[in-house]
Amino acid sequence: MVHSSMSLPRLVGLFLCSSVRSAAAFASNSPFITTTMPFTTSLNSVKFAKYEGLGNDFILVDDRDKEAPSLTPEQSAKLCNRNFGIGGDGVIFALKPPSEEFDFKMRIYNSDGSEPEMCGNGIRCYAKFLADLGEDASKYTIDTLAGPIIPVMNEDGTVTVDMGEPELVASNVPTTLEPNFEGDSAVEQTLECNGKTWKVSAVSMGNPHAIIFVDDLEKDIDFEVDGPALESHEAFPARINVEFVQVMAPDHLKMKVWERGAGPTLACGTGACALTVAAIRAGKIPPGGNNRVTLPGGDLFIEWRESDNKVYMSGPATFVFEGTANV
Ligand code: ZDP
Repeated sequence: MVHSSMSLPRLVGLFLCSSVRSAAAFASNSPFITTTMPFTTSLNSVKFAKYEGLGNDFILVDDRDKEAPSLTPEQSAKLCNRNFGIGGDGVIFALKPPSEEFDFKMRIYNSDGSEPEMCGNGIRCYAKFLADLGEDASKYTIDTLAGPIIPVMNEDGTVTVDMGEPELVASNVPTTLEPNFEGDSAVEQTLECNGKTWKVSAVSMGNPHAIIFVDDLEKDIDFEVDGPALESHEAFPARINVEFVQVMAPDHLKMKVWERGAGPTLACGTGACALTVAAIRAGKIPPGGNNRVTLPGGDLFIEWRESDNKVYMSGPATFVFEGTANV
């Protein structure tokens, strides 16, 4: 509250020190050093930072003092619009940890406003955002709708993430495809869609993935038609992310992704993890390697580790710009 007795110089002083205080909170090498306004949402505007992981791009909002996102799914979808908004494949919220075992919580809305359980490229961007905000740590334990996820900051600026164990039981992915493989899972199971017969493997990394191996990514699929048809096929009650995959070498896979709730994106981290698991189970590549997955936006390295059955994903995350947007 401002008292009338406060002189103008005192008022200016107050403003300056509050802005210096919030700026000082950021990491010394933070890209936000010039920013004085905190990354929060006010009545009709939101302060945000934009990050990308292999061209999979996200709007990051700092809600570390909140338990739930400060924006609605509708507001988030509008912000993701590349003409009427900021543009992005999703909005990610840094939230208060639900309990002491976690450092923070993450929630994400896809560009259509739907809420997925997890995101691979997004959590690397999230970890970079925390570091840039001054939450200086070599790793973070993040609570997500898919459970605890642990990004580790590497010396070279990339991030390696413990993505947890893959879910292989078909009904848990979820899919109504008949299990045809050990562990009640669906591996290259037949599916009719769009007048074509597909061989589909179903894997969940917290979010659902349908993986389809093809001989030639350019010739064997009509991406813009087959992608959305498979995404919304009745065999996938929660809809599904669709990865079309070509095996390039025993440790190298190439993919195109049609994302649930986002359409064609340049990269999908959970998808890269899911397709690596599917490739090993379908006998396309040997188990145990640190596999290169080439996405339209670049390469990720994925390891399904036999010792703990967990999937580890390594890749970049880059700050692009920051700003304030109307909501
Ligand atoms: O599961 C889904 O609805 C995905 N569209 C979520 C986003 C996934 C993401 N692209 C990733 O990298 O895993 C962020």
